[in-house]
Amino acid sequence: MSPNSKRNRGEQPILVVSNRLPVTLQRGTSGLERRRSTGGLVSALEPVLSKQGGTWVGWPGMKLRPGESLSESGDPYQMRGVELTDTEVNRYYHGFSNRTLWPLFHCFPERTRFDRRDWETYEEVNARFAEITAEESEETGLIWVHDYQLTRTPLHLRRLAPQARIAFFLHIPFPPYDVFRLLPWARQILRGLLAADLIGFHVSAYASNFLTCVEHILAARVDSASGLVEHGERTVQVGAFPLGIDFELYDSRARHAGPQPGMRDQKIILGVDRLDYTKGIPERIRALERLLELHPEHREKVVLLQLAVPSRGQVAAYQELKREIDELVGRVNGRFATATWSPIRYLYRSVPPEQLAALYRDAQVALVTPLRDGMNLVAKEFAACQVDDPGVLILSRLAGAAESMREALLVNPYSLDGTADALHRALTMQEPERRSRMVALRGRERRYDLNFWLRGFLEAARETRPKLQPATDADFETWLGRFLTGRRLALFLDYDGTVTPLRRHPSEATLSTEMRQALVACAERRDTDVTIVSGRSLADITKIVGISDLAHVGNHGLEFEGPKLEPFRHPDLEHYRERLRDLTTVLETICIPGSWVEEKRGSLTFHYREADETQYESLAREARTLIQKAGFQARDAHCAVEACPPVGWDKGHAVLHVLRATYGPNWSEHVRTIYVGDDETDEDAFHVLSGLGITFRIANVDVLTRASRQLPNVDAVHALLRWLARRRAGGR
Ligand code: ADQ
Repeated sequence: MSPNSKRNRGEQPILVVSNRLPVTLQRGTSGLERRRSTGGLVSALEPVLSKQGGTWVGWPGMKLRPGESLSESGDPYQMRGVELTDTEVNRYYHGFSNRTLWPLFHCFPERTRFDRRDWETYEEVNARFAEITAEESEETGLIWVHDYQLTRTPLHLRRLAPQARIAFFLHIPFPPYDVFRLLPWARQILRGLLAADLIGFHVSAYASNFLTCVEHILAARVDSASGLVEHGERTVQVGAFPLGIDFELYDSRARHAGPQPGMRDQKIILGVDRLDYTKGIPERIRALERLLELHPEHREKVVLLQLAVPSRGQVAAYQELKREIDELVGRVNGRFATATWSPIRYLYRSVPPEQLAALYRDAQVALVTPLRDGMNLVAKEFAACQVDDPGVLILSRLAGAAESMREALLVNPYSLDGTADALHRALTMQEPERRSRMVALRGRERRYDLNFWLRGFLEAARETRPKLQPATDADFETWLGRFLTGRRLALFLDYDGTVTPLRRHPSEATLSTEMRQALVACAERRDTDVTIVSGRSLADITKIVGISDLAHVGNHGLEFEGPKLEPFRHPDLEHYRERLRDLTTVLETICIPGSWVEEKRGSLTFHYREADETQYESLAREARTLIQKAGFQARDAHCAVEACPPVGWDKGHAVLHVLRATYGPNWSEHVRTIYVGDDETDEDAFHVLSGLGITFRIANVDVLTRASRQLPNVDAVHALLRWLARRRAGGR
């Protein structure tokens, strides 16, 4: 059977990317053996791909030998492996994924390890996942990236396939701002995710945490009500998509599974988990102990059947947990067991789906008490399997599932007495109440099942993207209103790319009438001083702006003049002017059609904007080499390389000099500063002004900036200037 042949009509194949493939490989005596991987993500997605077809990209868990294949004939979808070295498995998977992101995202900062080398490997592996995915992707298809191991993959994919539709789903919680900001790579993780078009979480609380982090850490514009984020000129949709299960499958398994041998005379309290410290297994055992202390009538009448699938055995915290559980089980059993009864049966293994369904069906109580859980599918699977005499679900309030499964007995898993009370209530609950609760739980899970989740997510992923409305006066008021109240304003603006769009040739970059009016209106205010800060020569920038009353800084800060300023020329400027002539001659030797040298009497720019795009990289490389060889500093700009004299003087120094010269050394006490720029050279000014003023980076794509906020384009700068021109009067 060819891959995808089982696909339902009208359903498009999906490209799923996740850390693990749905099968785990092992090399046995009869060759390569495939076992279904256990865990929530596989439980959720395997049925989807089986039905719809497509490709699954992931790590097979081992290295394949030549001639060995991941797929078998008859597979309903294709699999593409991403191979990892032992070091990568250690640092990317056991390290950054499971020792850093997993504990931090589950709000266990004390268990979190921050290691730069783990981060670097995580970044490399995420980039590799993106490369392999890009090879598999079709132009129009959707790429669906999953979970915390791959938060940087959307960004690498976006670079390789700028037009691709990328969606991301996080299966674990997204932590509150106060926890997330502990991560030294918090900005990188957010930027990685924001390269997707749609980011989905299990519940609205996680989506809201994410939006708060984006707003505070990236200073991006966020519309929380509609879940939109402005990221460069793209708008990213963020939302809650609560995962459901294949209800009918579990229901039918439970109806068809045979009876369970043994334990007829005892009520079963069932726990089913991966062995993980987030699942609250020790707390659960202690709660059972408390029940037996408080309510001796349950002794010899109940059994806690705890199933735990081995998980992440290489991580020390998991080894310790295993020891702790072994000891606890021994202690509690030792304390209460009789000749014919032990209160806890503990199975450290995975059980086949049919047996699991029968256990769910026959249990009187499911005790699902994670300390924190993205969703928790066990609670849902239990409800789906309750086809006979209804049992009771006890569910932790700290699981995402608790947001909707409100008919469960909700508990705080840290409260042993609370959980023991809930257990007693569940064990003594009469049939009418049990049935009422279970009917409601089952009805909801049947309606909001896996298919519902899938349809909702895929529809959202394929929809035409809503766009966040351009920034309004209300936005500027929020960001700047209080900052400016009663103060004088020193406003610094870069020119090209900030107050005028970048043009093919610098001579074409003239000010629009509206922008000119807005600038003039700002400059005419008695409480505002405007300075244009440019990489162009002072003569050029003064002429092209042509508005009196403005100050101008040219040559990235090496020269400036203005109404309230002593004209300034950097003392080394003359010396470097001489040497620039030679550099110009050298650079002209590498010019091809569409590239040229602009000499700016102090610095120069090698432009290649109009050259053939395939030549961009080599032109930039050669120019950088020649510039450095001539003893100048080379800096990348938009389709250009700048050569600046290595005099330790940049836009940041110039801005500080202008502020001190105009308002005195204590300028920060009576003047507010705003700086707006789009260029790498503006980052020097953002750096100097950090904490001293508010800075804006104009970026139509995602950039790593030191600015306090980002604005998407020149239109947004125009809106800002208009607001600044009209704002309430400040100090003199
Ligand atoms: P997990 O942390 O793996 O998933 P969970 O949602 O409970 O947690 O899923 C576990 C899955 O493994 C269930 O389908 C369960 O049936 C199965 N399983 C557990 N123990 C088993 C055993 N002994 N034998 C057989 N099967 C067993 C992550 C997040 C969750 C989120 C899911 C899906 O941590 O919060 O619900 O992804 O998004």
